[in-house]
Amino acid sequence: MRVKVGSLEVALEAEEVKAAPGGLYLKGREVRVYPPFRGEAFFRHGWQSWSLASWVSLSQPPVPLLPPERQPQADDPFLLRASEWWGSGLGALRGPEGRVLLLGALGVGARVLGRPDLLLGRMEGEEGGWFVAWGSEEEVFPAYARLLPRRLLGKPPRVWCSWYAFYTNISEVRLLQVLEEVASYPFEVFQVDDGWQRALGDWEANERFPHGMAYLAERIRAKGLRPGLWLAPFLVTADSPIVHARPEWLLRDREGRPLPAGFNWGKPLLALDAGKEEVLAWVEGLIRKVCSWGYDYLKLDFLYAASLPGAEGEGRYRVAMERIRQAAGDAYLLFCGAPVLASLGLADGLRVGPDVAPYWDNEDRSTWLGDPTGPGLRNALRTTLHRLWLRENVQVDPDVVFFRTRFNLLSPETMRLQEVLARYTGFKATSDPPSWLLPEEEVRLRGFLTEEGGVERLGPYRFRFGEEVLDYAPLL
Ligand code: 9PG
Repeated sequence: MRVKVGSLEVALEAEEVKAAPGGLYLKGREVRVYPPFRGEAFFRHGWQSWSLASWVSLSQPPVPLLPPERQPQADDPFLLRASEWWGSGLGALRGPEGRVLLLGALGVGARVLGRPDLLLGRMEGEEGGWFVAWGSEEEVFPAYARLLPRRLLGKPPRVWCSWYAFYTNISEVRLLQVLEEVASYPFEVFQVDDGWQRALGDWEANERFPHGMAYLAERIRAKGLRPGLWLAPFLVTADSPIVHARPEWLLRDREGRPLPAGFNWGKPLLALDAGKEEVLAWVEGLIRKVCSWGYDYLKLDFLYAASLPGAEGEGRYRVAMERIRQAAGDAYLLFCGAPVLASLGLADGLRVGPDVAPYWDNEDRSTWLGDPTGPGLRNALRTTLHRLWLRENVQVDPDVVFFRTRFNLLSPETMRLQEVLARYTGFKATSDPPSWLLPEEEVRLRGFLTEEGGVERLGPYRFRFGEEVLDYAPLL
């Protein structure tokens, strides 16, 4: 049938079409929209926090992401294996005068294929509901976001996070020292990242935390800060004690082989099967335990593991995360490495890009291995910039800002790009220990934490902060 989407006449195939605010609703497990123009650029939306979200050229096919062992932690594996451009949940084509034709799913488990003359939406499992819109980028993405689940309670937090200074080399002694240093700064959360646990799946304090995690939480609270803790609740490795005790809890393929979940910390990763009641009860117990230790800000990481093999697992993922949401009560939940659209309405904060790093880009990984998801400021900025329209649904975490010049290869200009983006989303975090900062860097960190707002978006890639105009386009 031929219909008008705003001022654009398109041909489409769907079971049902009706009016929606700012566009049309479509119904169908598979829907097709044929634009009257040839789209050269496709908005490719990656599956989880770290996956690439960006405009891509349809004249060049996607390149394979290497090594294959990393694919499950980089994106929906289906998207990485496809020879054409697919996106997760939504897709868009750029038409004349920079206007955009967007097709977005209104449920979980969806993928969208982009060709110059077609947007094809397909939903795994669910009865399909879709939104289609035509207009400027500034109109169609927020119009879509307004139809998705939302959870926005209070203001985004100001966080000191241990990861980007010490990585896994943390200890009680080291963190208590930093706690003294940050106490005079207006942080709200002191977040202990990866490195405190005995092993994946063994969420007890290791020998570097001799007084246990409840003790550390108490010391954090005594400084007037909220204790925060990192967990990867569904992630395990073959040598995790929980896997020895409960091999039947592993997520497996149809042939019964454990499903690969990526490669990190020098080991192949595996996942617990979030579709099993015993696993959910165990994860609930874990969440209750860390809350009872005094942590009420949880960074829940590698969450894609609960949804593998990809979009097909999103229904299961949502049920599992609802259980965690219940078990966590009022605790702030920051989702990371998380299927993006399936997390809306449950997460308080959501990482919407890859990790930053104290360098711009790891070219070995981004160029030669075709992997845009690795740590690095360029990768982080690019994907985050293409997901800012989620601000209406969740507190958007662009990852930490660097103020230090110590142990840092970033230029002041690129550090500024990250600072202004964090000021724009309001989610303010750093890993810099104040003792690493020069006096002028301390002043900038204080200003960052105390000043609110002040950033105006001039266009998709241009922002104004005071007298400064920042242009992010050269990094794309
Ligand atoms: C702790 C870290 C930090 C960080 C998280 C997450 O693609 N990768 O190889 C990859 C590895 C680690 C990673 C992200 C991507 O980092 O985003 O903030 O908590 O875990 O291990």
